[in-house]
Formats: sequence, structure tokens, C-alpha cells
Amino acid sequence: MKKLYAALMTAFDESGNIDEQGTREMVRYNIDVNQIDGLYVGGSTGENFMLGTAEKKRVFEIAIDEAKGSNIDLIAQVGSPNLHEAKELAKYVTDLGYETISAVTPFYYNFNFEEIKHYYDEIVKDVDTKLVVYSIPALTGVSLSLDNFAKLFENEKIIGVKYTNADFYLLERLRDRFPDKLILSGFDEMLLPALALDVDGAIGSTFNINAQKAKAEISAFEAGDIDKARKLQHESNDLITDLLNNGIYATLKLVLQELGVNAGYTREPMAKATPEVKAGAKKIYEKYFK
Ligand code: NGF
Repeated sequence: MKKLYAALMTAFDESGNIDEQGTREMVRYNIDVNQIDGLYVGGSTGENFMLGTAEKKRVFEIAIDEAKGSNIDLIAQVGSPNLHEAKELAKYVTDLGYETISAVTPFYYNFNFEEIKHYYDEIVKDVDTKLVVYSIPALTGVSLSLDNFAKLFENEKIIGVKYTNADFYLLERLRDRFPDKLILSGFDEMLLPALALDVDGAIGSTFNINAQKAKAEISAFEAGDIDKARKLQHESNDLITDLLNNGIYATLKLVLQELGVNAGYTREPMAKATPEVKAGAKKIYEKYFK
């Protein structure tokens, strides 16, 4: 059974401080209502790259504490161009009890592949946890080739990839060459083609509000009902298009508010929701969730 992970959002108050209660509510909603298989904590959707180290640690603590007693998988994204921070966070989440870590490819300085490989080997060196590479070339500018993945996977602690990439040729080559590696697809709007290429599951922001439909799509796919899976993907893509056009993170939070979850605000420099964005989010809620 392929797994569905929500990329956990972080709730902030109006001043931009972490709203702990709101963040807990989003964990609970994913467990109780979405019945999600797992959470990806500290990713793009969590606005992680705008957080300080202590704040990242706090989010990791909140998620694992709120999820205790449930049997969901938790993946902690610890990557950062600051390798010292990434290693510190890897150790921190391992001590907290996370079984899997993930790390975004180091970005901004155009690191060469040897530097990238060194980064991953260092992150896993002193921890027992296994690591999933977070590949998201559109935001990092870092594209890994098939041979690059092969070299990273030589380290047995590196067990797979969160693949947020529209290059389906590379995805097919990866699946073929590494049948035993974990491949989790990252673009929610491309879930069905990713399933067709035999990914092991998906991680995404929109599953915070659209998990039921995504799970139904996975079930239809697994039952061989491709027409139904395609129809569900189409319906999800109508929603995703509206979310993207209205500003995805702010809108996800506003829709969650409508659903009774205190999702808080986005953090600057992300712009606060304008009255137009709020009106757009309300329309989305009424169109898809009422
Ligand atoms: O938010 C992005 C940026 N991508 C997410 C996901 O791949 C990464 C995706 O769900 C993520 O959620 C995380 O690291 O926390 C998109 O939001 C969605 O497919 C709409 O494009 O690309």
C-alpha cells in the first residue's frame, strides 16, 4: 500500500512567532480527520527555511509529542546549507525518536556534486537514523543525475528520495535502477503519473486539506481503476490550481481555519493574506469543502 504524507505546516501568530497550539492542531487534524500515514516535518510547507535553529527544534518536538500514541510515520527534514546546523538537527531529532530524516540538497552556493555527497555523508555519519534525500530543483537550483543518485545511495543509510521534480524520465530511470529505494513523490498535481511509475507514496502540502481524495485516488490506482484515479486527480488539480493562483501556503492556512483548525499566519517575508486572498480562500472553501 502506497503511503500518503502531509507536509506539516507551521502556525505562526500575527507577530510571526510559532503558535504552538495551532501547530499541534494541524498535527491532530492530520491524524484524526485526514487519517494520514505520515507527516513530513520541517519542509518547505513548514516554512522551515525561515526558522532559526531553536525554532526548528521546537517544531520537531511539537510534532512528535502531539503524534505520540498514533502510529503515523514521521520524517524530519533537517537539511540546511549550514551543515553544522543540519548535523545538529539530525542528532536532535534522532534523540527525540524520529526514525527517518530527510535533507534538502544544499542550495545557494552552487555546490559541486562532491560537496553535496560530503554533505549527505556527514549528516548521517553520527546518527542511526536513515535519510531520504529531498530533491526539489525548482526551488534549490540543484538537479541530481541518475549517477549522482547512485553515488549518494552507496551510503546504505541513504534510503531514498523525496522527489519534487516534474522530470518523469529521470523518475522512471530511478525506479528501474533502484527498485529497493524509497521514492516519495512531491508534486501533488502529478500524483497519478508518479503512481504509474511505481513511487512508494507521496508527500505534499495540499494533503493537509485534500487527503481523502488523494487516498481514494491511490486506492483506485491500486485497484486498477485508472479512469476513477484520473477523475480524482482531475478534481484535485482543480483545487490545486485554485490554491496556487491564490497563494498556496496562506490559502491552505485560511482553508484550514474554515475547517476549524487554528492554522495561524504565514511568516514574513511571506506576505500576509490580503483581503483579496482571504476572499479567494473563502471561495475555495465553499467550492470544495462545503
Ligand atoms: O511546496 C512545494 C514547493 N512543494 C510541495 C511539496 O513537494 C514539498 C508540493 O506539495 C513540501 O510540501 C515540503 O517540503 O514541505 C506543492 O505544494 C504542491 O504540489 C503544489 O504545487 O514546490
